[in-house]
Amino acid sequence: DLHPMRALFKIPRSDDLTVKSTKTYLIECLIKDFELRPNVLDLLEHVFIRQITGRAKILQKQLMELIDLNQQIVIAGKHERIHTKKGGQIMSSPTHDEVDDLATLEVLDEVMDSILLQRRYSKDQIYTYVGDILIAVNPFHKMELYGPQYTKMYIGAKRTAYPPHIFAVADVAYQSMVSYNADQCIVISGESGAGKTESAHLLVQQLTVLGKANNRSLQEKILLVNNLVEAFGNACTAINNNSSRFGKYLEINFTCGGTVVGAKISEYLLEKSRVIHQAIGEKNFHIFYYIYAGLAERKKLAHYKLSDSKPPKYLLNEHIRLGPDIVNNTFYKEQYDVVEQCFKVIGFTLEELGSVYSTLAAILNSGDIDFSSVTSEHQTDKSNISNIAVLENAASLLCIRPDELQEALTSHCVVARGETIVRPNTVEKAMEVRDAMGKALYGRLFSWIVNRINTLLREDDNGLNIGILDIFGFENFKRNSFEQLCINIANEQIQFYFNQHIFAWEQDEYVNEEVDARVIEYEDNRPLLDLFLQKPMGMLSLLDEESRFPQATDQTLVEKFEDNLKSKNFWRPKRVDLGFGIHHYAGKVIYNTAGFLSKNRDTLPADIVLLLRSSENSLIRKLVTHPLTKTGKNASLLATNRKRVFLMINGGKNKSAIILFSVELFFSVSAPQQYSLMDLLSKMVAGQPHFVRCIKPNNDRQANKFDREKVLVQLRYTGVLETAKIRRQGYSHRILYANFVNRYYMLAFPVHEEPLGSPETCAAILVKAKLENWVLGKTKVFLKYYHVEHLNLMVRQTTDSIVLVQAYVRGWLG
Ligand code: AD9
Ligand code: MG
Repeated sequence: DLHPMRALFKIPRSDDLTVKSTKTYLIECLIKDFELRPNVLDLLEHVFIRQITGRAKILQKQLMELIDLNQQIVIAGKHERIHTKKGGQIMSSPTHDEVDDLATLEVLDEVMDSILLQRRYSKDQIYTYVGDILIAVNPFHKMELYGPQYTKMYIGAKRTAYPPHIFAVADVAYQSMVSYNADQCIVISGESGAGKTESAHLLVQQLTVLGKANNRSLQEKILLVNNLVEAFGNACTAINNNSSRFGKYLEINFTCGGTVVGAKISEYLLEKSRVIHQAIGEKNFHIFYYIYAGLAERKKLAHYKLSDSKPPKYLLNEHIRLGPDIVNNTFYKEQYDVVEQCFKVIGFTLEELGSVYSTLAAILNSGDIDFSSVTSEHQTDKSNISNIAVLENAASLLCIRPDELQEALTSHCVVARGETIVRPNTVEKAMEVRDAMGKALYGRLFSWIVNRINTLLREDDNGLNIGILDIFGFENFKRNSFEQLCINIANEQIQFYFNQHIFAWEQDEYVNEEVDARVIEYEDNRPLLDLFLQKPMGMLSLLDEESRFPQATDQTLVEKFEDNLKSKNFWRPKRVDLGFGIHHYAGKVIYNTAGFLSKNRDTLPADIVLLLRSSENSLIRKLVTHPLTKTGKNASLLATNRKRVFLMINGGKNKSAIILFSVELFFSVSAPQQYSLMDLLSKMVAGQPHFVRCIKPNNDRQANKFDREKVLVQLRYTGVLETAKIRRQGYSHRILYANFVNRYYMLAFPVHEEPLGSPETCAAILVKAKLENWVLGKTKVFLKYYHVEHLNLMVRQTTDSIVLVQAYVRGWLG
């Protein structure tokens, strides 16, 4: 009877293995780690042999033969890496040339780190560990590192067995999720162009394999989600041709046994202003170029009221004359097919697809509406549409009446003393309304697509999940505006979150648990968070306050900042009128407040909202009817005002990690965003995080070019040296006694015993596992990251072995 064993080892469905009960499997399993051999035998002794007699004796003999064989293979050098037992710890032996974990270096030094990274980089070893954190240096060329053989190699592998790899991070997250029955999150950081989005893709790729998506189509769909949302949310910037212009948190849902069942995506702070304006050398969101070229190829431009000889203005950044190149661009045409395929595979209907294209085409058409100023005797500064045909095109795509669109653009209603009065818009105002409509439609279309994907890929919420956070990276352009400020504040918060996890909470625990450990100094960016987010005198509060004054200007705003922000990280540069400087954790940035107020106000006139609600196209109606989704979660809002929501999340006992994000509020439509953000942040704080730090080796996006100074700066501001120190000296894992015993007792005790969750039991397990340098606190065992890796591997291989032996015997017994 195999049930007791399955229950005993919490073995998930093992049918798969039972069927494949072959000798090869058993051999593979046993040669995985010869150090576990005694343990496998112990378990056989206790569980297996006692329950089955006769045949088992033959089996045992066979096993011994296999183990001998195993030993021969190992001796023959199957394991490339040499394992030394240094003081009982099992560690890789770092020779100077072959250090792949900065935390194992004898001397910790930043310059040494950068030299080492450079040496590795020159050998195409782009990944390096700092303890349990992965550093990924952007190779800027295609690497042969992600094929099926690598996928397989890193599944369930011991960390030191193979070179550092992004797949290993996926594996650790996955194994931790299954082992601890707990959600995980992977936080990817790094400046713009450092490789976050590519890393996120690779993680999803590996996780879907690990999760054995039981139907291929689900796996395919999840992989396509990234492509789809990135077509809408990424764009070419001066730094990165595929720059993320929104923050993305992709959660992959699993059953408790670890099978992929669905996915969910949360977005925040899409840079909508890009729809109407792009900086020098930059482009609009990818999707616009894709559909323009793709529809031209299919001779469908006319259907969407677009002309192939005259590309829409929103696509024609005044600084790059892309004009005729867009329709002929083969890459864009191919991408159009890719996007359409993504939509279809994920499950969007053809009708929905048509509506998405119409909305995009309507935005492009509306951008071409021109206004002229009319001055009459009675009225000055009135505006008129100068190209009615274009307005009619936009109206027809939006399924609204053209005369009403004209009215909504060129006039506005005011209610005074109970009476509604219609006032004309100046040309400037009319253009503002037109652009506001374009931005709002695009932002809402993006949210709708995300929500629709979530509906199509959602499973029940009861399982486990692994989230991957990939936001826009830190940016510093020649000219930096409101968008860069928002992006850099978000990065500041990610850095804060990293610091909390790696340094602050760990060191707090030493004190609480009376464990003696050396304190590591690190650069705390808390003062910067205060500078931005404090109330009522933080920068964002001041900005909101100023946005409420109709007379305020971008000049009065910067003066307000200067008068109120007292911080060494803020200054006013001389000779830059609207400029102010911020010393971010990642470097100094000069911002220009031109446009800050209007971007922050981001208002869409009620006239436009009402008009769009009358659309005959149900998608357009949906976009302006709220809420987009029904979410009933309780967000602990500290305070809200018209535009921002400040969120506070409690992270762990007595420690309130204040992670504040500003969310755009747009009427009440952004309520779902607010909640998704809340979900995201609470998950980040609650789930076990894993960190990937992307490093950009040069500013020219060139392969094989390693600018050591540039890398050194990044190592400094990300605190890599301090991380290496704390990983070497500190205890990154603190586990309650009872939890520890429950999980690992089988490594030292007969499986049918239930030893006490006491410090003594913990010590016995650790001694049996031949580990040293752990510490017992008041209520917890303090472990180093490699201890946990080793213990988990032992458990995994032990249970794997049992499953396989069991399968083997089943085959034997017929
Ligand atoms: V931003 O903050 O969204 O502007 P990311 O996301 O950090 O930025 P991204 O992943 O888009 O950067 O990487 C930039 C470019 O580097 C990619 O378009 C690839 O051309 C290149 N890259 C990054 N990682 C890899 C890799 N592992 N292999 C090959 C890579 N090329
Ligand atoms: Mg990106």
